[in-house]
Amino acid sequence: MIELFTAATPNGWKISIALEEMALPYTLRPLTLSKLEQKEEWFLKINPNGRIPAIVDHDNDDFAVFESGAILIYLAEKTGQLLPAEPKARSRVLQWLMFQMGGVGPMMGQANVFARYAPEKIPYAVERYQREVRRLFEVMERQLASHEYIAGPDYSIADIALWSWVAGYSWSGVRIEGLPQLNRWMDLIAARPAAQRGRNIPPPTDPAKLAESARNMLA
Ligand SMILES: N[C@@H](CCC(=O)N[C@@H](CS)C(=O)NCC(=O)O)C(=O)O
Repeated sequence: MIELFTAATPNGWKISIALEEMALPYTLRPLTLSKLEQKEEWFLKINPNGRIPAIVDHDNDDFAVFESGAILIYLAEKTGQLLPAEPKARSRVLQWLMFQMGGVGPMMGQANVFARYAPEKIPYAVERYQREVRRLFEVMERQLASHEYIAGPDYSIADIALWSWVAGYSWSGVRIEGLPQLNRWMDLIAARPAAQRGRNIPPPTDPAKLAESARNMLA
């Protein structure tokens, strides 16, 4: 059985959505980020980076995996789902997964920090990250104009990784007006029962607690 160490955040949702989609049984280990449980010594043995998500696969010698992108690839390879075997199709999925891991995630994360949590408002930083997120959304818009899902005709781990972040656009203060394809794609994934279930695992943290935990981590 897989053990999932997570919290109600976009990087955590990627994995609960994927596990639900793949119908893999798992046990849930929610960590309280505001109590800095993710920095405790026992957890650093599972994820040396001290962040969620991480998994331990008890059916594979208690193998631990950290970094949400690496976890998605591990689960896709374990189940043979949501990542094609054909080399070009597989590469396309991995390209968009890396686009999420290196672009959308970090930029939306910084937009959230400067727009929501920073103790002083720095308009340059807020605008820089929000503008970059909007630019990345426009890249997706162009791709989605000729592809049903982000990496081609089939739903993949790249869609899961991107949707988990992009669906939180309003929390980042980024507008999605004028992006009809992005809106279409968001609705398409939001309609999937596994995405709906996974997005609520663990149950949502109230926004005040989320802000408090972000401030603790930034302190
Ligand atoms: N690149 C990492 C990022 C993980 C990450 O930033 N997780 C956040 C929650 S979304 C976290 O654990 N924050 C707590 C902290 O920084 O202490 C991944 O994709 O897994």
